[in-house]
Amino acid sequence: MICPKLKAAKDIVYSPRRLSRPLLKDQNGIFMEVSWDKALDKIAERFLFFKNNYGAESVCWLRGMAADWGAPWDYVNRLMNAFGSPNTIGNGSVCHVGRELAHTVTYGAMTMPLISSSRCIIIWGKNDMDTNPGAAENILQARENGAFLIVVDPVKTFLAEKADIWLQIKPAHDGLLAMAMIHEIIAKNYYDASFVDKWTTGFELLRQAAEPFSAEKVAGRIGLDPEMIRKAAHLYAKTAPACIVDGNGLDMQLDTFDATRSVCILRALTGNLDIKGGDFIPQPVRVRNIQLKDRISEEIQPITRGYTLFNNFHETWGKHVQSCLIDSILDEKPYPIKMLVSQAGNPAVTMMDSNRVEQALEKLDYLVVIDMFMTRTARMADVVLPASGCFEKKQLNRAFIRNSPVRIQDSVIEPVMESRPDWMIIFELGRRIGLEAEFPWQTVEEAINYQLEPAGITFEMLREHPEGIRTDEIQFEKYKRNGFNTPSGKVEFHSGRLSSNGLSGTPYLNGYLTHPISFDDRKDQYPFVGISGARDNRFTHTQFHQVKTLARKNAGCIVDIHKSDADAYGIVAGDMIMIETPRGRIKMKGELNESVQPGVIRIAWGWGDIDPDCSLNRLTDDELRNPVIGTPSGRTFMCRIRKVSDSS
Ligand SMILES: Nc1nc2c(c(=O)[nH]1)N[C@H]1C(S)=C(S)[C@@H](COP(=O)(O)OP(=O)(O)OC[C@H]3O[C@@H](n4cnc5c(=O)[nH]c(N)nc54)[C@H](O)[C@@H]3O)O[C@H]1N2
Ligand SMILES: Nc1nc2c(c(=O)[nH]1)N[C@H]1C(S)=C(S)[C@@H](COP(=O)(O)OP(=O)(O)OC[C@H]3O[C@@H](n4cnc5c(=O)[nH]c(N)nc54)[C@H](O)[C@@H]3O)O[C@H]1N2
Ligand SMILES: [Mo]
Repeated sequence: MICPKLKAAKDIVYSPRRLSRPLLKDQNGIFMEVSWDKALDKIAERFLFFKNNYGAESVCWLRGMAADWGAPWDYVNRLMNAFGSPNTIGNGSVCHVGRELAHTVTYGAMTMPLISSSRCIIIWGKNDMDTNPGAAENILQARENGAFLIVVDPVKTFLAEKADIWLQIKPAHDGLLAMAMIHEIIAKNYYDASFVDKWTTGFELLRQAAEPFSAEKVAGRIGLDPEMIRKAAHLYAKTAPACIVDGNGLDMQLDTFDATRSVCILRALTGNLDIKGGDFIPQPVRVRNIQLKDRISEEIQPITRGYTLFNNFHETWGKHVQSCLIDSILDEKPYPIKMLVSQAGNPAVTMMDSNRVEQALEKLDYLVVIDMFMTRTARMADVVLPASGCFEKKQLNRAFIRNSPVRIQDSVIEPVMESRPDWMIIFELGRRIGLEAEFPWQTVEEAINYQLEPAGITFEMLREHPEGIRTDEIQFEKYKRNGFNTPSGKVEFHSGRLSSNGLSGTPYLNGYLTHPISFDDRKDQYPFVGISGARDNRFTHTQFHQVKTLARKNAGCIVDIHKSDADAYGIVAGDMIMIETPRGRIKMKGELNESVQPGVIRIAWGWGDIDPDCSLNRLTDDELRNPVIGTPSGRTFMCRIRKVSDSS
């Protein structure tokens, strides 16, 4: 399965819209091309200015997904920590890292589903066919080899269609389903009693927590037949080995943390942890931590200070509650951020409640954007630096922080025009703000060799082994020797780390959320559940929509509506539909579709950069957030629809 983006790689890399030179805004707000020296000197001067006048913490670095698994994350943290600001913020509150915390609290690390050798696979909120075709191929292959497939998704995805059991759950209610499965597995004694006995804590509390959530009691609330829930619980618990693939469908939900934790508990309850065909506890490669976290004194709190557990659960994951940045700028709490560097992201479009985000970006004293294209965020900047894309640079693939093997992403061409790789921009900026000692490296190879030294791996070795290098043989049931990497050394159905932070130690022990969906309290005016999706295999978020060969005249910028709802509203395919929430409104073409449930609409994601009228985050809320990981509900919200014009 070749990704269309790869087929269009040449059009992306050599796009006439690529940024070619650094741009600096003049007094009239017009971008002027300048040399790299001039742009970097200006930025360095601003770093020092804000540090001297407001403290280093008034400067923040926000990182988007485009460099996500690349080592520039470590370099930026190093730069900011050595500079004295704890405010390096990623987007993990809405993507992946929040789930990683839920796994880690439960059994010490985020597991990896071993699909190929599994007999029963649950896909929980993941749509690999469009988002990770290689993984979809694995699942199809396992299916051909006889593995059962259960899909939990409110939408009939490609894999849902192929599943033995498709649980078309009401969006944002995954926690209830997982608890109902836990209830059933405990009640029917389907669980792995010897594993639970020896290797878990808090089983009695879990039993109590699950008590109110029998399949009968939960089914109506989540739009499923109780018998289907029982069947799924039986099939999963009684087929060994089994694994669960959890995805971004669980992220961006007010309930992400407890919902993911209850899914994690299912893995442990059924004895599927760290076995072949189950959910593997990774064996990360031990490399040097180059982030220099100890340079930040305890007295300087990060703007994400309300999320201590999330800030500190991993030695190099760092901080991720990006919404705190907006609070800090607009409400000046806990203190104001004055200067922002936005690298490899397009927050004006991709962060929730974009009206508020835009206000915040406007209010900043100084905004630097590092990107390949002139995005909506870049247009608001004081200075824009042209970044080289992934084919034009060498970087260490940071996936090794989760699992071996360690790999490099090698360059295949030189940087296009005057663009520069992110690492070079960071190193040069570091040296200009007085961090010559911390950034002595002239090439990225030197930096990579320094970081990999403890593992005995060098850049040259990695170049000879593009498939990557492992330092340890894969081993199963490692906990039998070392225990789990939790305070008790066991799987924690009840977590003291959570309860001592004032959170529920066992999921839903104190009941279920009153409002799992934003604007849920205004259902009478906003009767539809809006979900954000689908991701289209031609695009990544707001990227590539301007590439003609991919965009095909905005095809795909649509809202999926169930036929029965469309009939009730007099809507036919192709009509222009207004979608509205208390935060804002957008317009998109309607498409009648039976892959969504009645009462649910699915709104195409990622079109906001080329067309603000289609910018989904104009609808989303950023006020209600998950207490543990700070995610707002960007995935699901109540909304209303209205036909604005005919398809003709
Ligand atoms: N083509 C393409 N590929 C991408 C990206 C892209 O933008 N475009 N983005 C990349 C990034 S950063 C990420 S994080 C991944 C994300 O990739 P995935 O993890 O696959 O996530 P999504 O495609 O956002 O959503 C997965 C599924 O969750 C379902 N879902 C929606 N709401 C709920 C719910 O309440 N409960 C459950 N159980 N399911 C729900 C959706 O219907 C969808 O089928 O994709 C990566 N790959
Ligand atoms: N409502 C709603 N909101 C969402 C989502 C959703 O499904 N619904 N998805 C969420 C998720 S999972 C994520 S991960 C975020 C993504 O949020 P962002 O990270 O803001 O998403 P992108 O639009 O992919 O922006 C990446 C930018 O990096 C640039 N870029 C590409 N390669 C490079 C590079 O090598 N170096 C540099 N410096 N720049 C580069 C691209 O041109 C692009 O402008 O959005 C989140 N927001
Ligand atoms: Mo993501």
